[in-house]
Amino acid sequence: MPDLQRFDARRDLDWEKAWKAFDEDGGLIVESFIDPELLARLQADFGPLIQRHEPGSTTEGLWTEFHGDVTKRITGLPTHSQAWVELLCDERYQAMGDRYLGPNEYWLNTGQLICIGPGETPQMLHRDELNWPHAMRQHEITVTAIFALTDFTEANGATVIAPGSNHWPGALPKVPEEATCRATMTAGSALLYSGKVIHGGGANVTTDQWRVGLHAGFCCGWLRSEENFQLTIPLEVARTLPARARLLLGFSSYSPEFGGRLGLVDYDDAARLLD
Ligand SMILES: O=C(O)CCC(=O)C(=O)O
Repeated sequence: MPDLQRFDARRDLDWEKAWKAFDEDGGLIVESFIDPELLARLQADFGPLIQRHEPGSTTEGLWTEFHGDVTKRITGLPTHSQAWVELLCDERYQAMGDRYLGPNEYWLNTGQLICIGPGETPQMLHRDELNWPHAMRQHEITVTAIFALTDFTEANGATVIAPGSNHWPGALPKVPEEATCRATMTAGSALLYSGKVIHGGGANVTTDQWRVGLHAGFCCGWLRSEENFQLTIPLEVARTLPARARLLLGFSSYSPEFGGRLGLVDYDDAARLLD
């Protein structure tokens, strides 16, 4: 059975080895990525929000199936949690974006809670980069973290992933079950993975457990992001955010290393509107 390589943030984590695993397998697990105090604050901030939210998709067709009937998906998270803004600005998390997309060349694609409930069926397997089929190329255009806010187990819906599928040709090749493994991990750990690796949410066969993940990916700054942050986060909240978070959420303008400037207001940095 294939498996993902595991690293532990509490020990001396050799990030070069971690990125080698990322390149080989398309993903890796960092145990205890989030320190316990921050994890407790994330859980406290999001608990009531999750309670209030109904499972299922508000969209139609294929998306209903993709989103899951017994899954709660919640966006606009900076409005609800200062702790999430702190995690968003974590240098180790940004290092993944810097390395694969280029320093200051990316923004957040989405930051959403994915809560897989009892009885949920497996999500269809996919590659995240298929959001932008015309932009797919040899290099990464999107990289993602799923932060576990509860334990992820085989029974409650730990992500299904096919290690090495980041190297498989074709847009979305068929995946034999024996080529997959489950990203089981304890609360506070993170699955870091490539936009090219084939994966999906797992089935939840428990009768009473919700698997809560914070799914937060970066994409190249020149790509349209999955979540429309300017509409999910009110301006008065954006004004309170640190500069780095504003940039990652599209409330400041973006200047790629080689090229022009994007997201301008009156040909100037949009950040001025918030000052
Ligand atoms: O929740 C998960 O484990 C994966 C979800 C996912 O890949 C997605 O919804 O795009």
